[in-house]
Amino acid sequence: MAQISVIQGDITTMKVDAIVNAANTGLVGGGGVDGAIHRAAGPELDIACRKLGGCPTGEAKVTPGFRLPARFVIHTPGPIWRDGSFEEPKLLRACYVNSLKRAVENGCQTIAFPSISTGVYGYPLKAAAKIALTAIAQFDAPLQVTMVCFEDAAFSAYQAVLNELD
Ligand code: AR6
Repeated sequence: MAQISVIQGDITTMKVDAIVNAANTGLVGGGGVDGAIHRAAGPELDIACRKLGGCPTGEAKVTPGFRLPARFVIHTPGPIWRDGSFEEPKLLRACYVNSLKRAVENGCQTIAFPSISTGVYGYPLKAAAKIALTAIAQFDAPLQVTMVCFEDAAFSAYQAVLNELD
């Protein structure tokens, strides 16, 4: 069973084996948490990402963490929210499950996630929190998982959903 905690903070400072990046399918960097991770990791991260040749929505690919305290970055493009009928829930769940699989394959014991898709990609927060925390809770591996929420609204939503799951 994965162990879950929810904190508020900046994922780029996390001293864990892997942090997850809410990327885009081109893996070409961007704003939000993606921009913050690229700035903190240094230009080597962009070079490594470009060699991966993109990543489909819901899948996950790994690079080193370079100048980050984290050893790896797991890049996963979340779904862009339209109205919920374009497989957004299934794709968002796949982001979490595939990222956790990459972590296990790389021998990680600790992993930190941002709130995937709930920024520019517009996924409703509470619905996203339910999918994220359920996918993590159901994942059968001895991983310590931290959800790192940046803004107050995300922190409250994930805390509320975690309490409902307990
Ligand atoms: N640490 C943790 N969470 C953060 C940080 C941080 N340093 N900075 C922002 N967040 P977003 P998306 C939160 O927009 O919706 C990029 O341009 C943020 O407050 O980063 O999946 C990519 O290249 C929000 O709660 O990701 C893609 O094109 C959450 O991270 C696109 O955005 C996700 O917001 C992906 O959009």
